[in-house]
Amino acid sequence: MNTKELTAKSFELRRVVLDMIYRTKTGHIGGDFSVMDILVTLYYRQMHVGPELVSDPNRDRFILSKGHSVEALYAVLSDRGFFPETDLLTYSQFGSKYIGHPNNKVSGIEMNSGSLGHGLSLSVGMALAAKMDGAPYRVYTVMGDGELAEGSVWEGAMAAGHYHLENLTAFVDRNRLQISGGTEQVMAQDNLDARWSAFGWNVLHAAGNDVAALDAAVEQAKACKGKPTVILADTIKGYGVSFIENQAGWHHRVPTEEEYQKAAAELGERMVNAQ
Ligand SMILES: Cc1ncc(C[n+]2csc(CCOP(=O)(O)OP(=O)(O)O)c2C)c(N)n1
Ligand SMILES: [Mg+2]
Repeated sequence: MNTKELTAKSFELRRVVLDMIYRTKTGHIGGDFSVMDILVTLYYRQMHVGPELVSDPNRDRFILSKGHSVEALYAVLSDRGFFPETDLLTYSQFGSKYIGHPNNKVSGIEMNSGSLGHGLSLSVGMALAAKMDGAPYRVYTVMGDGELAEGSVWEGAMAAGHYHLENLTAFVDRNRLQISGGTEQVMAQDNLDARWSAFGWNVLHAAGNDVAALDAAVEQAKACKGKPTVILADTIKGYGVSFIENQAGWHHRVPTEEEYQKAAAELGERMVNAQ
């Protein structure tokens, strides 16, 4: 897929997310829309993954550490053929495995997540295992910027630097909002370059809702030797729908019918304009 097609895909899949959340009246729409371009870049361009590879020991590993954005991941996995699209109709229904946070009963999901702060350490373990085994796979994870307030993130960062895990790439979805307001008010994060560098990481910046910029950053990460890479991805929470963008309240809000119609129309327009 070229850049235009990937961008269009990101809006198409945001629409899938919107429908899931509107239908069931639950979900984390702001974080889903924020992270979608990172997921699309990884799953359609960069990662060695696919439904035929779920048991392949050399598949790349992905962990959605900010697990509340699972609706975005479900939309991508379904579109990539990991499970039928009709499974999405069971999202958040009693008895369904498609629950509100990632779990590894779902095809393509490596690890349960949702309790923030654990994905990086698990990714470190997987990347270290690959190095010890001489295996070629790479490990990717996405954290929220609010998530960085969890102390366990920095234990993982320390270990990744110590073990020189060049096969590990972490993204920070830097949308400047968390559940209850701005990250700078709740727990300031503005010296991220210095922090990650101090832990021995290669630090990159990318426009986080731009698939071409994200793709280029991942290429740079792959070329870096002797250090793990963090990509500080400048995103907009709620990206793609004007009235959802940049509003802390849309972390977990469900659209009314009127809002749903408006959001669907905007996403449709963005999709057409991207092509
Ligand atoms: C350990 C833990 N504490 C609290 C929560 C509740 N919680 C869910 S999402 C969230 C905010 C996350 O903000 P951020 O990481 O910035 O995510 P994004 O903005 O991408 O949605 C919080 C506090 C949680 N899931 N896990
Ligand atoms: Mg955030």
